Amino acid sequence: MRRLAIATLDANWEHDHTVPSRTLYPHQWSWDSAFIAIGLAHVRPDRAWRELRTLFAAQWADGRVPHIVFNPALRVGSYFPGPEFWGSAAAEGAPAAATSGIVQPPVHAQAAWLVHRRAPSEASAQALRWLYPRLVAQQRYLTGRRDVGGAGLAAIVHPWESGLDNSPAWDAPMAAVAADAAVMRAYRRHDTAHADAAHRPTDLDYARYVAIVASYRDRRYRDRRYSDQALAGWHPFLVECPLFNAALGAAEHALARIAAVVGADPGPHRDRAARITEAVVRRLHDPVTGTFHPRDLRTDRLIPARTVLGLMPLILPDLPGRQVRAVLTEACSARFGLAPRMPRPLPTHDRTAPDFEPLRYWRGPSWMNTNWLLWRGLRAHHRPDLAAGLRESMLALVATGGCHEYFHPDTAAGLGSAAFSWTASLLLDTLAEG
Ligand code: 9WN
Repeated sequence: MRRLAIATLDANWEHDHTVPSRTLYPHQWSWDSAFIAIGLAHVRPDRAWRELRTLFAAQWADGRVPHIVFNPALRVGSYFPGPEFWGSAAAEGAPAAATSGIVQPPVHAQAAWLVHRRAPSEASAQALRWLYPRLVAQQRYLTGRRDVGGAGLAAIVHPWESGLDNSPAWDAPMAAVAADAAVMRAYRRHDTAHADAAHRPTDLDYARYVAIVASYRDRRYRDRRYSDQALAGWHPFLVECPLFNAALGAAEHALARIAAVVGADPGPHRDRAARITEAVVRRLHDPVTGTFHPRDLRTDRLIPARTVLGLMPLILPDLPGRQVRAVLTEACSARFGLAPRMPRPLPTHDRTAPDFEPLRYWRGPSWMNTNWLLWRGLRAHHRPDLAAGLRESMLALVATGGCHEYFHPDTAAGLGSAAFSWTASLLLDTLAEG
C-alpha cells in the first residue's frame, strides 16, 4: 500500500505541485495541496515544502489563497470552469498566475506544522519563516472580510469553498439560488467525461455553482465587510460551515506552535483560537441534535441536515467536553458507525437519512480526508480505542478500493478518480502514525 501511495503521488507530481488527479483535476487545488504535503513529508519532504510554497506564491494581496491555481501549460477545456471563466486577472490584488477567486478550508497551517514536526531541521524552520506571514494573512482575510455574520467566524460564499461540494448540507441554501439546468447546455462539463455522471453533482447543481461564481466574479471578487459592496447585501450563498471554521480555529493552534519556532509571539494565536472555538460552539452547535450544523446567514438558521461536517469541530483541541461527548455520540450512532471495531470508515452523510446516496460524491460515499480529520480529532481528545478502530477501517478501505477519490461506504468499491493524491498522501500519514 505504501508503494502504491508513493507511485500515485509521483505520477501526479507536475514540476512544482501535485495535481489531485491527472484526469479530473489537472491543476493545483488549495486544500488538496495541504493534505498532499502531510503525506509527502513522510517520503519526499522537499516536495512537501515546494507544494505549499507554490500554492502560497499565488496568494492574493488581500490574503486569500485561491482554491485553484491554473497550470498555464494545459489546453483550454482541460477543466471546467477554467481560467477564462474565473477571470482573475481583472480583479484587484490577484497574482500573476491565473487562479479561481474563491478559497477552501484553511488546513494549511496544520499541514505546515505537521511537515515540520515530522523532521525538524534548519531547512524546515526556514520554510516556516517564509510561510508564517502568509498563513497569518490567510487567517486575517478569513476572519476579516469573510466575517459576514459578525461573530468572528468565516462565511463561505460557494459550496466549493467547503470542499464538500454537493453535500446535503448545501441543499437548502442552494435551493434559494436562482438557476436553470438548461444553462449548462452552453458549457462543456469536464468531470462527467471522466467520471460516471450518476456519481457526480447534477446539471442543476452545476448551473447554480456557475451562477454563484458569476455573481462574485462580476463584482471582481470584492468582499469588503462594510460598504455598498458588502457581501451580505448581494451574495446569493453565505454560510458558516463547521468544518471550515474548525479548520480556522485549528490553524490558530498550529500558528501558535509555528510562531514559537519562527520567533513570533504565540499568545495572540492562542487568544484567537479560543475565540473561534467559542464562536463555533455558540453559533453552530445544536444542543437538541447534539451535533454541529452549518448556519445559513441568509436566514440566520441552522441547516438541519446531519452530515459528516457536523463532526469536524472535534479537530479543535479546546472543544469543551460537553460538545466532545455529543459529537462522539453522533459519530458512534447508526448514522455514522464509529466504533473500536468497524468494518468501514464513516460516510459523508447520515446513513439513515432518506437522501443518503452511497455512490454520489459527498452525499454518502466515504472519503479519506474527512476520516483522517476525525482520526486526528479522536487522538487529540484521547480516544485511542475509537482512533484505532477508525484507522484500521481506513487502511482496509484503501486495501480494497486502491487510491481512489472516494469509496462506496459499504463495499469500499473505488469511485471517481482511480489515482487520487490525497487518498495516497493521507494513507501514508495513517500508515506511519499507527
Ligand atoms: C471543485 C480537487 C477538488 C477537491 C474538492 C472536491 C472536488 C472540484 C470539482 O475536487 O471539487 O473544486 O471539480 O468537483 O469536491 O474537495 O478539493 O480534488
